[in-house]
Amino acid sequence: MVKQYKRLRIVLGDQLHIRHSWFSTKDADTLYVLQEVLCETNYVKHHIQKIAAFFLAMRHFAKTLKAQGHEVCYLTLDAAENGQTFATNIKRLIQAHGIQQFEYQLPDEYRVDEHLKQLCKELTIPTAVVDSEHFMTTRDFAAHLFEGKKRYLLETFYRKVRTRYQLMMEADGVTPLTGQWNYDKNNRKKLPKNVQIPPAKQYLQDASEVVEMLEQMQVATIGTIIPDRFDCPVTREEALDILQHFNQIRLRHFGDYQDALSERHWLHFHSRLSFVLNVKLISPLEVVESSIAYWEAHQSEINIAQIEGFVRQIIGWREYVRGIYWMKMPDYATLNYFNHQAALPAFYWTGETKMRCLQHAIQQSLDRAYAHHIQRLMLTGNFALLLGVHPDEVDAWYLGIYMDALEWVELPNTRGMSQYADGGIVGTKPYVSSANYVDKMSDYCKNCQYDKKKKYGKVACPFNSLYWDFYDRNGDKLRRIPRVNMMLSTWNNKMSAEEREKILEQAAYYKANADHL
Ligand code: FAD
Ligand code: DLZ
Repeated sequence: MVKQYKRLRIVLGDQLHIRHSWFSTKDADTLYVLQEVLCETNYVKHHIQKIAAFFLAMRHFAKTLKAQGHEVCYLTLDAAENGQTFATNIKRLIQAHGIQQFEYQLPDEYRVDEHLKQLCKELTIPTAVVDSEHFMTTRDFAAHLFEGKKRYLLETFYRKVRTRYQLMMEADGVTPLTGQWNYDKNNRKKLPKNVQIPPAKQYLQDASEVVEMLEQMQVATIGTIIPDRFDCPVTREEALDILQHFNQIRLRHFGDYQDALSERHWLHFHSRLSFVLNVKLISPLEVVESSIAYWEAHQSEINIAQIEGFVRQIIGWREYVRGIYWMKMPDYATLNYFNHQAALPAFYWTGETKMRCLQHAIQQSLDRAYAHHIQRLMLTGNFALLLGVHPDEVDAWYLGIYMDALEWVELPNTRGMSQYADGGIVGTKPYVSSANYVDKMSDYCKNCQYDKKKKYGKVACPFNSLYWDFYDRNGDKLRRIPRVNMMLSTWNNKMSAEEREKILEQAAYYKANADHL
């Protein structure tokens, strides 16, 4: 006789939130289900480490729930009874266990939200949806805040959230500590040679079983993994531990070198919290409260610019892009402001390029399923935008390759911030640069086969001619953006016709040979 339950609750792979009110009471009539399904492993080609991290985290979470006395059904990808979509499995479990009510938490991705809404329409039993109790703002917070506004400024959003939660505020409740909201200008330093980068803390896992199962199930993946030495935090204890490591070791220089690029280290002073945050092993509020408390106790060693820069990423950018996502989906996923159509160069999948900066950022992404923000924005993103790659291809790459990639956060960052395909909803200008910026912020150019100073000729850095080509081909669309007018005017009025022609010829050559740069 199959055990009967009254209620079935699905826990999605990015809803591993043990402090959710669902789990505060044990109920023998409630069955929780976690599912490894092909519809999630295959909707985009993921990095093998991303799938391994999700499955290991889900498996640990199921064990924790069981240990706490909850009733749990865990479907592995290779289970004979696995129907390979959330809906198919839910329908089967409802039948098998005589379920009378189905419940889920608000999913973060539009695609999954639609899938579960459709499922509920098809079911004949009552259904209910509850909040995921993770974010600091609701799905529609940004839509309300920006109602009737022409521009959706991060700064407006950030100040609102900081005030609402009284984070780093003066006693009057409305003035930011020290009177200054933002230390952005202090966050743009190049990494000096004499600054030691502390080693990243490792969280070694044995993912052999998962890797073997993915092979058996013929799941196509990107990148590499060392199965028995896979390095990623996948439990709540590890999430809390990496937060402590960040507070104690990396926070002190977080803001200073947030925008720096260097081949000396893969993590610099970044936190590597994005995966554990995005699967909800840890909450944004507990992260910022813990980091602020650490800073308060160590103000003689850590200046305010470091902690403010960090808090802004979490309660500003992270919540803000989610708000924009829910405000603008599903149309947002189809925007292509510049009508870019080029293919993503083959080297994005192999790392085989002579451009030192891209080689390093892509190889690191393939090796670790991680790149920090400026590698994503100003190297791989910048280059794809200069080349005019179709945003669908750029999105698919970002959504697949990074361990932390979930559409609600990936899409506004990639299509919006990095590719300006939304025409300026998220970013105030396209983030493009020539070799000059890369050289200013990094140590790549000195080891590169290309010449950072040259715009044309055999060894000219491709960033240079493609940068001006971007202005040339998009002039009409860029003219209305005050922050880029100066560059447009340099291109049109300060360069000779002969110089412009040589640059455009060089860019045309690079575009035609993009796979072999
Ligand atoms: P840290 O630098 O230590 O920052 C701390 C935390 O702040 C991060 O863990 C993250 O939760 C948050 N954060 C920082 N910047 C952003 C941002 N722009 N948007 C949202 N949250 C932010 N982040 C993802 O979590 N998933 C993605 O799929 C993703 N795709 C991106 C694609 C592009 C093109 C760009 C430019 C950025 C993307 N980001 C994404 C944002 C950012 O790059 C990553 O959050 C960060 O690199 C993760 O590393 P970390 O945890 O060490 O971050
Ligand atoms: C990313 C991912 C992958 C690769 N596999 C699964 C899975 O098999 N089962 C699951 O519940 N979740 C998975 N995830 C995360 C999902 O994409 C995420 O749960 C939804 O997109 C909800 O936002």
